[in-house]
Formats: sequence, C-alpha cells, structure tokens
Amino acid sequence: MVYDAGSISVLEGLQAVRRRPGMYIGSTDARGLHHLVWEVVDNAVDEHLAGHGDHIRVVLRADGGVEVADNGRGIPVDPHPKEKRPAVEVVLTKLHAGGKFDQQAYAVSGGLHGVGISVVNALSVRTEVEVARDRAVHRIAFARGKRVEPLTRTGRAKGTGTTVRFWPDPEVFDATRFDRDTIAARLRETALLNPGLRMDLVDDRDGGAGEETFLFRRGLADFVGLLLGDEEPLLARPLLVSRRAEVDGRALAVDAAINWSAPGYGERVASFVNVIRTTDGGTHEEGFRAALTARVNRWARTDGPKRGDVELTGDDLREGLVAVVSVKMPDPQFEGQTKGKLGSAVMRKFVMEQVGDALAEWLEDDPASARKVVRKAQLAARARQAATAARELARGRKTLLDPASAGLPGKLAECSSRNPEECELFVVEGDSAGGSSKMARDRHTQAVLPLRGKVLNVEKAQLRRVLANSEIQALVKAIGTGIGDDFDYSRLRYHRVCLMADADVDGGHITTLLLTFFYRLMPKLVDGGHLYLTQPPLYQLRRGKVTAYAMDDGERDRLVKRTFRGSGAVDISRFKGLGEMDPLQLWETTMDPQRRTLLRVTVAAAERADATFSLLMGESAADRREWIEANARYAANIDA
Ligand code: 0RA
Repeated sequence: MVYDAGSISVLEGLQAVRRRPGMYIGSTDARGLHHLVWEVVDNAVDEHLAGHGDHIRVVLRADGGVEVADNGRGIPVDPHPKEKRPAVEVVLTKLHAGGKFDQQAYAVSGGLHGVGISVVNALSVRTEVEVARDRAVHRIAFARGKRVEPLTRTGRAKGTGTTVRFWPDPEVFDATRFDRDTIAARLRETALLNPGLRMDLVDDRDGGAGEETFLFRRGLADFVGLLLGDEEPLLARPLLVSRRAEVDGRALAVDAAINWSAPGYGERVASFVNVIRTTDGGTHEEGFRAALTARVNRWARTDGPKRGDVELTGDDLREGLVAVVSVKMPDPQFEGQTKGKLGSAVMRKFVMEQVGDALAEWLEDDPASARKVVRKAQLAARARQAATAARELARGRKTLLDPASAGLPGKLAECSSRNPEECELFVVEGDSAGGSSKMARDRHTQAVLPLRGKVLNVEKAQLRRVLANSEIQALVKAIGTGIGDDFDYSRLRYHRVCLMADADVDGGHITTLLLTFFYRLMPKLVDGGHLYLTQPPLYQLRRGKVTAYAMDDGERDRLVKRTFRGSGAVDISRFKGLGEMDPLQLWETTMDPQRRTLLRVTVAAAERADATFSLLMGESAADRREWIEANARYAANIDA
C-alpha cells in the first residue's frame, strides 16, 4: 500500500493513541473501555442536537463487539477537499478531526469526550462503518486504525444514518467485556436530558439477554421524578428553569428541574455540561447552590412564614433537595483527575443569575409552594441548632454522653444477649410500668429502661433542656451510639428500640418528644428502621375463661359482636395506663414477639413528630386519639 504524506501523519497520530491510550480515554480499565461507547454515542447525540435524528440503538453483540446506529444525516462520504479521501475515512482516521467539521455551538467537546471516533478506531481490532446517505449504503472497514476495506457502495438506502461497529483491542484493554448496567444507566441519562430522543439498548450476548428502550417526553421533570423514586415529593410539580443568553459572544444555556423529597434529608443533585455528566460538580453547580441559598433566604426574610426566624444556611435549604442542572456552552473546560468537574468560570455567574431570577419569579408566583420549601428548611435549621447545642453539652458532660466512656445507666435492666441484632430495648414511661415490664420481659433479648414521665414534661421544653435531662442521658448511654455528628452506628447495642408509652395524652406527648429527639439527634437510627412504637391495648374483655384485648373502641366493639357473641355479660375493663397491667398482661399484649403489634417508625413519621413538637411547645395538646391516628398512618406494622 502506498501512503501519501497526509495519510502517514494520520497513521502516526493513531499510533500515538495506541502507545498512550490513557492520554485519550483516561485509562485502559473498564472505565476507559466504556469511553469508547460514550464517544460513538456522543457523536450520534450531537447529530440529534444539531436537529438530525431521533433514534440511537446500541447493540452489545454476541461476538464481543458493540454497534451504535443512528438515523442522523450520516457521516459524509464525498471526497474530503484537502485530504483527497472520503470524508468518512478522514473522520475515522484523523486525530482530533472530531465528529463535526463545522463548529457547533453545543457540540460535545473538551474533557475526555469529543476526541473523535478515530480514537475508538485506533483502539479497536476492527471497526466497520456503514453510512446511509444519498439513497445508498456505503461501507468502510479498519483494523487497529488502518483502513482494510476502502469505501464501497453496498446497496440502496431509503433514509439516512450512521452505523459504527467496533471490537475493542484486547492488547490495549485489561478486559473487553462491556457492562450492560453501566451502559443502560448512561443511555437512560442521555434520554432524560434529550426529550424525544429514543435510546435502545440490545444485549445479544449470553443468548440474547434483553432489550431496553429509553424515551422521555418531559425531560428534566422526568429526571427529577426518577431521582425521587417512591419518596413523596415536597412540590406537586418540580420547579423548571430554562434560560439561555449570549455572554461575551458565547451562547450559554441552563435548564434545571428542582424539587425536594418530603421526608428526605439527603441531597441529590445531578449536573451536566453539554449532556455529559459532571460527577464532581463545578462552576455550574456552585452557581446553582449560591442562587438557591440567596434567593430563598431573601424571600424567607421578607415574605416567608414566621419572619425573622433563624437564618437558613445552604445546607438547611438543600435538605432533601432533588435537582438536575444541565448547562450548555461552547468549549467547556474540565478539571480534576477524571475530568468530571466543570472549571469554566463564566458558568458560575451565568447560572447564579439565571436560576436566581427564575427562582425569584417562582417564589412570587407560587407562595404556597415557597412556604413549603422554607418550612422544611426551617426544621432543618432547628435540628442543626439542636445538634450544636447537644455537642456542646456532650463536650461538657463527656462521661455521661460519650459512647466510649464505661458503664451503663443504673436504671437499665440489661438483657443477657450480646448480639445487638436480636436485642430490643423497651423505653418505658413511668416507674410502675417499668417494674412490670422488667418482670414480664424475655431476659435474654429484652432490656428495659424506665423513664420518669414527670421529669420529661415536654410542655415548654427546649430540646437543649431535654438533653440536660439525666433520663435522656441514660437513654443515649444505653443505646450506645452517641448523638449528632458523633453518632457511630457500629456501637448500636439494640437493633430494636421500642417506645412504650401510655395510650393517653401524656403518653402521646412523651412519644412526640422522644421521636423528635431521635429524628434530630439520631436520624440514622430512624432511617435504619431501628425505632418502634409499641401498641399497648386500651381494653381488656373477659367472659369465663376467654380473654381478649382491644387497641381502641372500634376493636372493642368488634370483639363484643364477634368473639363474645351470644349469651352472658362481657366484663370490659379499661386500662388507664401501662402501670395498671400486670406483668403477664403486659407480656401477652405488648412485649411478646409472637403476639404484640410493633409499629416501625418511618423518617416521615419522625419528621412529622418533629413538626408537631414545634407546634406543641407551650400549647395545649391535640388529644391522644388524633395523635395516635396521625402517627399510625406513617408507621408500618411489622409484626402483624
Ligand atoms: C461529520 C459531519 C456531519 C455529520 C457527522 C460527521 C456525523 C458523525 C457521526 C458519528 C456517529 N453518527 C454520526 N452522524 C453524523 C454533517 C453532515 C452533513 O452536513 O450532512
């Protein structure tokens, strides 16, 4: 074969890629291998962004290769004016030729992407390209970057499009098996960011494992919905931002969808630049966060609920935040080890201003939603303040609250098992109930800690005062994990912490207080599903040898009508409190794992208690029934 000067330099270029693949695709491990797929897919996505094509199909072939087909314009096949070779051959062999000849405003470029499909070609044992264009199919093939079959017309075509097939070189990569889940996640993400673009993934390996299609109509709103999963959203509809402007002659765009998880306290923000995920954030995320904090705070100060309340920090506002921020710009600069961070300074200000303005408008237009956001952040702010207070307190009373310091509280009736997974702690209100539950329990797995209710009068109580309380300190000590930032899950001594309070107003109060305490200072205990409410009965029904218990009036009436149907009077007694039950009754109804009803406290329930607690402070309480009903709705019955 004879090479002209141009093709020799081309080959030298691809040889350079083969000598130092890491320079072009980051690495030669699984991550680098998948970059080959992203490279080809991104080229096809660029074609869609340019207004051509709405369907991309990725096939993981049984023979180890990958095929990416699109219905764009097709890579041009006519002779390249300077190179005197078909344009498609130039695109596949010339380094940095990129996917496009014309400089597109939003074409994927910079970072690891946009190095061109020539890099894919260089690092594959074989590459085949089929172009449908001008009513014909054209085909060309390469081996390790060298053309092995010249461009030929192979048939007639109706539409247009490009199909790239490649087999990664085992001499280059540590392993050449593609991971379907990784590719599926990426294609889903791409589809979410490009409403109307259909992405298919076909896995033909292992006897044809399946086909998935990703196609979304609502774009970022769908994306946020997906990030929320089955968590309840704070806003019925996410706040959508879509703005573009020209800055210093550069066309910039920002699209965002913003919501919050009603029960959540984590933060989920996914950001993108030119449809490429920026896993390490960067200037666009910084601008977004700054806008959120500044604008919501400004609104909260002037128009928000409870004016003059605590200043909300960015962290408070981002509790439960679920958002997608997608920006577009020409020639983005990436930073960091894996180039996952946007460095272009122009984006910080642009996103801050555009998202800021959009937020300001939204806050004005939809104050009801805005109040929801502010209220959630205010709860977070109070929790933060309480945690700080707790830490300060803990520092002063290291011996009492420090999980590492020796000794268990004197009032704790410990169980004998040392396996936390099977251990349960019953936190019991009142000394007399504490006495009977100590007698009733299964000593091997059940521990009892009595708390004196009077000491825990929550009315007008401040959380920091609650923490100074020796009863609460005993509780912290018994659980073993410490609190706030010092919480250490590995020291958890009981996998079930069961709150056992009277079924009356006072009991409801104490439970509210304890739930608030756990929600604010041991959120991981709640989140991990370790916190439970016992359900002691309100009535005992007896006739002859038959005894039954009822949790409420409804159950009592049902028992009278069914179980106790027929002649003879039923003796019904009402328990005024746990203290009235004898140990056997307590065991049968409330503690025996075989017969009791335990309600697992969800994060949503604890959060609700926290809100109730704030409302209840200093006010008269809602009655017991309402309280229990409200909470029972959020707790899942785990034993029944
Ligand atoms: C160069 C120029 C044009 C399109 C493409 C490349 C192109 C590349 C790939 C890679 C995968 N799919 C692709 N589709 C198109 C513009 C063609 C024109 O102006 O007609």
